[in-house]
Amino acid sequence: MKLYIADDTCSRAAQAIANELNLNPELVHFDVFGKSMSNGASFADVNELLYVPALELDNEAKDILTETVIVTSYLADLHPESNLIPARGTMERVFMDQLLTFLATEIAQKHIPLMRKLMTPEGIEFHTNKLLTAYATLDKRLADGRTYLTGDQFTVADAYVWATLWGSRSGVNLDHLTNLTAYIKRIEARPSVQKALADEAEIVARHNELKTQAA
Ligand SMILES: N[C@@H](CCC(=O)N[C@@H](CS)C(=O)NCC(=O)O)C(=O)O
Repeated sequence: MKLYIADDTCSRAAQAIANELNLNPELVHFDVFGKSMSNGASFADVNELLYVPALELDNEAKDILTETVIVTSYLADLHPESNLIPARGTMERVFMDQLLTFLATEIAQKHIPLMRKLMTPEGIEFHTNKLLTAYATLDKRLADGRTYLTGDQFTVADAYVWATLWGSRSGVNLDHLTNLTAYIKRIEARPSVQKALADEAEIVARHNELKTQAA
């Protein structure tokens, strides 16, 4: 499998889940601003919208999966014994899919226009308030002392929250949400997320070297 990633983006969720499962996909880095790829190919041929993560499968058709929710859920579903996602057809799965959709639409996609400084003052206020309310609901879930969002089991939802912690870039301060900040520290201690950061740093450095050589 080939996993297309970019630095400090939602593709970290896919990396963390792949690492939880010891899958070792080949990583390809996409430079979101410069538009080049670490393997020299064109990312537009992988995903016309130029969004990571994208996962190229090893099947005959070399199918490409996009959308963070789908990529992470697909990987987790490959290994039900990992308990990274509840089984399809259960109410637990419905609640998980609800949470993942919430994270995609109310957190990840609310950060992006703020980070890219694309908004009017009214838009900034609207998105900031939506984000603060969305994160407060996560903080409330964690108030009963559970380790992760749905209980004591790390899941794809936790990987997604960790991968979209962009408050410092979008100007949304979450320090007052103490359950959330303690939870983030627990996620950061996981070897799978530490490996994701190390692998990302390595491929970004390699890609930067290639860009320097080509200049
Ligand atoms: N709908 C996609 C959106 C993914 C997305 O927004 N990816 C960002 C990084 S988190 C990206 O690749 N941006 C590159 C760009 O805008 O050119 C998903 O949920 O996975």
